[in-house]
Amino acid sequence: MADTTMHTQPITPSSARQADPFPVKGMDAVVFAVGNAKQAAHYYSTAFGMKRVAYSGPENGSRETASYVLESGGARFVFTSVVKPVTERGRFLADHVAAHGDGVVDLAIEVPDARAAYEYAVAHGAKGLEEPYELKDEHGIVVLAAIATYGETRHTLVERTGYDGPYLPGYVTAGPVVEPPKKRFFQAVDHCVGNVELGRMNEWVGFYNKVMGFTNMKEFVGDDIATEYSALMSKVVADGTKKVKFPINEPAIAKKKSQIDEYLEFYGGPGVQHIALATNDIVGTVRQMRAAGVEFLDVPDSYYDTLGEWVGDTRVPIEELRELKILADRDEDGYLLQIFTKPVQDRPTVFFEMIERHGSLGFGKGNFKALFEAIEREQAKRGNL
Ligand code: TYF
Ligand code: FE
Repeated sequence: MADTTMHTQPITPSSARQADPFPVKGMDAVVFAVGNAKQAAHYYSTAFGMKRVAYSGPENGSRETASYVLESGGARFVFTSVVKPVTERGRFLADHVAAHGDGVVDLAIEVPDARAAYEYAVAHGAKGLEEPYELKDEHGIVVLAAIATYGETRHTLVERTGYDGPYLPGYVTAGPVVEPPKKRFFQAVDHCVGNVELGRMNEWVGFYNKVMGFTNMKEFVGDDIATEYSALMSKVVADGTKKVKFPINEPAIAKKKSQIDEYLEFYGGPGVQHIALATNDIVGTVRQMRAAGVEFLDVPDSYYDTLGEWVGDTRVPIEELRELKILADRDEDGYLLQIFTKPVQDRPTVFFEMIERHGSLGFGKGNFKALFEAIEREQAKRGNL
């Protein structure tokens, strides 16, 4: 019998409930525009343990571009390259690769209602790139819309409720490129970091505050750290559920040329700097990625000589962290283990982070010094310091 008169729990009136102004379900995909998507799909299959699930290209009606969709748990990457530019979209992608090299064109966000999300974003100052539109096939309907963010990067807003195809209408199911590893290397996108021009970090933080209702997380790199050793400033915005986290970096004027300036110079403007991937076995993952030829940043041995004193016990013995050059950090909520690849293309631009969280919601603040010094050693090798 339905009880409509008595409640054992106090009920908050809906008017008093804080409705999320811009609800998100999580990251939908990280979309890369690359010179050779076929080879990128191979690299991310063999070196990142990802599984190809879908394809769109000349063989199935896409004359202009070839796109490979790879997954690892809940993380989805799409690699697109231009076969022959015909439309504005093809020319945009070809120009993007010419200007920026391989890079991220789209941080696509899954939302429950793409029309509402687009309307809210545009009403709060976002530049609309694609008005909401529907794509349909035998698997159902997907609603998409797109807004601009820093540089030439966009956020496609994806509503795929009930859609059961391999990715989007226009894509066909495709098998793995190679037999995927027994245990996946990572299971989700943890955060996506953008580099913006000097003095513009706060503007972009404000953009996410206004346009998506994202709030600032406590972790940031302020003037103090910037002038000491980092040569960058950083703030993090996240949606209400903390599923989507976007740190924003800007260069800072310091003793040495900022790694952010190096990125901006070689990328040709603002863009995505790194994608952090959440793993629950960083040791196994790093061993396999190293075996497959992925290069990680070098951390000096001295880092591990004092690590135990301040980080306390972690799941992984310090000696194993030392062997694999994995960093560790602890805050009031717990600890995390993390490691950074070197740039994954010839330009010193996009790289990846693998992160294993044990309670900590941070970004490795305790490692910033060791990390930034390691990045600067790489910068020096490239002659960009
Ligand atoms: O995402 C973060 O904030 C950390 C630290 O150039 C970091 O991964 C920040 C800036 C940077 C490299 C790593
Ligand atoms: Fe990070």
